[in-house]
Amino acid sequence: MTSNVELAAWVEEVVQLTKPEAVHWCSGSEEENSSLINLMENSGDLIKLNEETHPNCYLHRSDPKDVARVEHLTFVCTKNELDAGPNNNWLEPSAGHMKIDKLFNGCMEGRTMYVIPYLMGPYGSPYARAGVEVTDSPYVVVNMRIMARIGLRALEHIEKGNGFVKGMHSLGDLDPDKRLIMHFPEELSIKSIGSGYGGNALLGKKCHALRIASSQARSEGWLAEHMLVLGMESPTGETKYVAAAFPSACGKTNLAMLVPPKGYEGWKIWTVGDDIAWMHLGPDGQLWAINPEAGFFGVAPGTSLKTNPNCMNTLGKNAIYTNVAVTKDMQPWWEGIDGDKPDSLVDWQARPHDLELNGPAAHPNSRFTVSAEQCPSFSPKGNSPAGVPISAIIFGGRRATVSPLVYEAFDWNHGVFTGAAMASETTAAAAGATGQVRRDPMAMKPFCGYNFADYWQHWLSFSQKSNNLPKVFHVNWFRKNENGEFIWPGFGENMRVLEWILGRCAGHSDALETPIGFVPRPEAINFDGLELTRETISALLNIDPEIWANELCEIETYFETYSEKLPESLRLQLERVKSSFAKESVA
Ligand code: GTP
Ligand code: SPV
Ligand code: MN
Repeated sequence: MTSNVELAAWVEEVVQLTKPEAVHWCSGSEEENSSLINLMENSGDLIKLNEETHPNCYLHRSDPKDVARVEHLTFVCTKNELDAGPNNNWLEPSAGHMKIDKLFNGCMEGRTMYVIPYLMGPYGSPYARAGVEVTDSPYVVVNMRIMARIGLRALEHIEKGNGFVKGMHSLGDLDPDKRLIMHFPEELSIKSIGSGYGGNALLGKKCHALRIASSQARSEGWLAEHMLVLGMESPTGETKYVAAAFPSACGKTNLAMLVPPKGYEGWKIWTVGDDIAWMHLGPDGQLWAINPEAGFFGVAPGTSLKTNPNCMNTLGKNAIYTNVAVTKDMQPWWEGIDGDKPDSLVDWQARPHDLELNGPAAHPNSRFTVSAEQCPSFSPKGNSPAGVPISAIIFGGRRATVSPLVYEAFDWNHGVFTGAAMASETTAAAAGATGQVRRDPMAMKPFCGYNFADYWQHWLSFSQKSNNLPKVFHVNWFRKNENGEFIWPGFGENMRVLEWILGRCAGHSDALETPIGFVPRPEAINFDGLELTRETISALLNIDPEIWANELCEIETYFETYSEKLPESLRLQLERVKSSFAKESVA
């Protein structure tokens, strides 16, 4: 099946352990895809949606206890515990293998094992990396076919002698008590069992492109980040690229596909990626980003023609929907979609929808899987082997209070501090309580494959390697008033903030120096046509010293969990922010 001895031997090893009835090497072809879809239609794993309104679209209902990433069951297994860090669950590698192999033993009996060679990154890119996922889930195969470049070309890449990440996946019996997602960065391997959902099961995505890749990136001098990448074309035809890290379900897909609002005629946003960026220093000292993925695994609820028309126009065909509701005539439906709520809806668990009894019709973490190339705003540089040069890095979180709409870090090291100090309210993208503020440095809390202290040091090291790095910003689209309502309209209107950011990069937007960074003067952002009151604008840009005193205490307490490994530079940044608040209060 392959001329690569290492790959053949590994697949044989997995066969011995999991004992599948058959082994299928995926070519990635159209015919193969159709036959898998057929198989799943027959088994009930996929349900055909309305061909007229949604050609070639399918619904998948996952096990109701398997609807999101499971961070408490996700491990990073390194020889030395300190290498995984307090930000990860840890097991020593041989203990990890032993624990998970027990579950893999015989788990594919009576099933077909699919071998999926895949490439993360554009064909021909020096930055693209290969992997092979073996899985007993045909749903994983058809989703990986959209999300990554799978099949023969990826196999060829491996057979040319390029290394690959080994990913072993099985649905097991979907028992949450027998679910584990393990990473072995020192062996470039992943083992995942007991879940068929998203980031737990599509191993090219979070497991490979973030947890394993971040660890490789550290040793090789690049960055693997939970970031969207977009291009902003101005009316003069010049395009500048920005990368933005927001935690899960905090607005990456939406920002990546932004449609400029009224007043921004002639501007155009180009989508390079919506979730992951791999960034390398170019000879020019700029960071160049590629999107390792080929598709979007996006949050359905809240997506509409009003909030994200590009997305709606992407996902109407050739899409797989997971855990959404359906209308009587088999159209996908979710909370926040356009139009009135239909009278009769079947919810994500195939029950007649009853809000009071069973909650929302679509699961809050219901998703669509769709090819990036179908996106009307897909960047002409989206498949560029060299990637795109990044002018600004934007960090952001979901904070009802504390963080202003936007601010700019003083310099690279202060930007690293700003990213490291990030916090956000938890969302339905991971199992567990939602709406709780937690520290989520660089939006990488669930995804950094090594000790955050080393990760921050790695980020800091770039200031020694280049004097042409992007400027760093922080945004917050989610400020709320005392009634719990968002005070910023968000979505397309975020363009106004992007415009200020671009202006800062070009050296002309106006800003006020504050202890936390440069904050726009109210006149420096174009609020025309938004009908925001003066109070709202000032609330959006306000930095409350009392609230920040508390925030800085929390940052300090968090940093202390990294004890002596915390980079000195971050400690100094924290002290500087604190003392500059203190000076202000005296003045
Ligand atoms: P992951 O795929 O989990 O990494 O999420 P993401 O960061 O791509 O988030 P996404 O863009 O899918 O948005 C998540 C939710 O936040 C959706 O319900 C959106 O409608 C909502 N959202 C996105 N942008 C904004 C915004 O600017 N304002 C408000 N209020 N909500 C937003
Ligand atoms: C996220 O949770 O950040 C996602 C979805 O993008 S998943 O693929 O499940 O990780
Ligand atoms: Mn994500």
